[in-house]
Amino acid sequence: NVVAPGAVHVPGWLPEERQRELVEACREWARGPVPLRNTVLPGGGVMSVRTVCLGWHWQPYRYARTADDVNGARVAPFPEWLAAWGRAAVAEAYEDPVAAEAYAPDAALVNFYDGAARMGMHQDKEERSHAPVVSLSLGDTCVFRFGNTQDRGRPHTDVELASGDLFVFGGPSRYAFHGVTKVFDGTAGAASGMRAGRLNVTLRETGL
Ligand code: MD5
Ligand code: FE
Repeated sequence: NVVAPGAVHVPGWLPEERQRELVEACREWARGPVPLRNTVLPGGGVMSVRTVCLGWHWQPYRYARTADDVNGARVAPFPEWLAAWGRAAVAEAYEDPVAAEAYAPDAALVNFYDGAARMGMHQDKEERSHAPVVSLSLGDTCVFRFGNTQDRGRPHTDVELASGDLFVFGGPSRYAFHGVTKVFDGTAGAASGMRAGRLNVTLRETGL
C-alpha cells in the first residue's frame, strides 16, 4: 500500500515466528545496559512512550553513544541480523533489491506504548543520512497519523498499524510529520506473544 510517494505500508509483513523473535529481543534490550525510559523533553515534558535504543542513543534532539540522560551506560550494539531485516524490508517496500542492498541502518529506537501512550506529531531530523526509516509494529493495533512535510496540521492520513506490519518512510516522505494518536487495548492477538501494549521498532541510518 503506497500511502504517499516513498511511504509504503505492508500489512502482516512479519510472520508470527519473526514477531515472537523480535518481541523476545526487545524484552532483552529493555533489561539493559540501558533500561526503557520515558524521555524527558528539553521543555520539561515527559513522553508517555517508553524507549530503549540500540547502536546510538537518541535523546532530544541528538544521537550519542551513551545514555547520558538515563544511566550513562553505552547502549547495546545494533545487531547485524536486524540490519538484514531492514534490507529485506526496503526491498519488499520498494521492490528494488539493488537500493535495498545499500541500506545500512546503525540505530534502532524501540518504543513501548501502553494503552494511554501517544506520540505527538513530529519530524525525525536528527539523522544526517537521508536513507529510509523502517518501522516494525508488534502487539496492540494503533492509529498512526501520517502528515505532510510542512507542519503538524492537515492534510494527514490515519493508518491503523497492527502486529507484524511494516512501514517504510523514504524519499519525499522521510521528513513528513507523523505521530500515534491512539492505541487499541487488547487487540494484540496471539501472533507476537505480547500480552499487552504496542511495540514499534524503527531502524535508522544516522550517517554519524
Ligand atoms: C512509532 N515512531 O510508531 C513511530 C514509528 C519515532 C516514531 O515516530 O520517532 O520513534 S516511526 C514513524 C516515522 C519515522 C520516520 C519518518 C516518518 C515516520 N514519516 O515520514 O512519516 O513509534
Ligand atoms: Fe518519528
